[in-house]
Amino acid sequence: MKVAVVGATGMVGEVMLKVLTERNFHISELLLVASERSVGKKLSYKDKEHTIIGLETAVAARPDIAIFSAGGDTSLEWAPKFAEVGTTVVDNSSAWRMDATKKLVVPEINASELTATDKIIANPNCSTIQLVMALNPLHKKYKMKRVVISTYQSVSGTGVKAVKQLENEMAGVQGEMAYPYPINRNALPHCDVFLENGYTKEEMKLAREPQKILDDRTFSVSATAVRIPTAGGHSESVNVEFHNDFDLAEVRQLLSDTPGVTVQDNPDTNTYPMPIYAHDKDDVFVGRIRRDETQRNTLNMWIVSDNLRKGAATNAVQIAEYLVENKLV
Ligand code: A2P
Ligand code: 11C
Repeated sequence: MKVAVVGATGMVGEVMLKVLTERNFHISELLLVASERSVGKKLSYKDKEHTIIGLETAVAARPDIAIFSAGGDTSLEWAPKFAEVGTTVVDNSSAWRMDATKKLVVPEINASELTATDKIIANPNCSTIQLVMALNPLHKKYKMKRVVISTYQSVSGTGVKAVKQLENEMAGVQGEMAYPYPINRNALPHCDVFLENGYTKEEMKLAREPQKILDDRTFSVSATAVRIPTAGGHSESVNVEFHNDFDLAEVRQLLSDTPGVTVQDNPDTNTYPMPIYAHDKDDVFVGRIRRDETQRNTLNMWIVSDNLRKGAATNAVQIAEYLVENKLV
């Protein structure tokens, strides 16, 4: 496969290269693509130096697959240009996710929807991916009615500038701000931009993307997204009301049996998911599984995952793997 990584110098791009290496993705030629600012610089992949190229050069090279993580504007402009020359684009931005003509894919859930005619495939938002990984087996069994979620999101979701802001604040150094307020020793109920309805864009991604991935508009999701000073992964407090009653032991079993999900749930030993354990792992970790005692058929749980891996790079590479394995590229 001739593979292009667009946004190779970014936070997600760096993890993409790591994940492609770890999973031994078959690459005959690798094109590392970034903005004009980076063209000519060197990056290494599997101990071999590669020169960063620009988007036009990459399109002219007609890669089989292009994995994009270079922001929505770059995807909107350039994904169609790659598609036109026959490249299949796996796009990690929010640009195409809710486009009715594009698939929004978490491979464990809905990769079977993919066909060879899908030339731009959307990777969901990080906080959505870990949520649906845990909800999917439970929805199939008990049918969800309503989900209420509060997130505790890592600064790495915002990008390099935010990680630097936190590091600077912790070291007592003045520097550029990615957020309107300090993030160290703080919590900002503000992820991505505010919309006219008073929610943030991140909250609306959580409200809409799960319905598309699970192909079911009959349940609703209400979200509050909060940025906290962690770096290893996103955490989520999730309350789910089902149409049907459940058995807690069966819920744990269903989650344990789900590929890509690990249950960490033992109050006796203080065992529960945390970003420091999820960091650098591909699984979605679920714990604090308990019945909501105030409402029928309702469950509380805590979900943690590395937002740069399963939430971004790993999911995108898994989509690319599925395309190759099923001869769709
Ligand atoms: P560059 O490093 O040249 O700016 P992050 O989200 O971590 O900031 O990373 C964004 C990634 O997207 C980087 O690799 C960045 O490249 C790339 N990028 C940003 N804008 C463009 C653009 N207009 N064309 C191509 N790549 C871009
Ligand atoms: C965050 N979820 O943590 C974002 C990062 O729509 O792909 C990814 C933004 C997106 O702020």
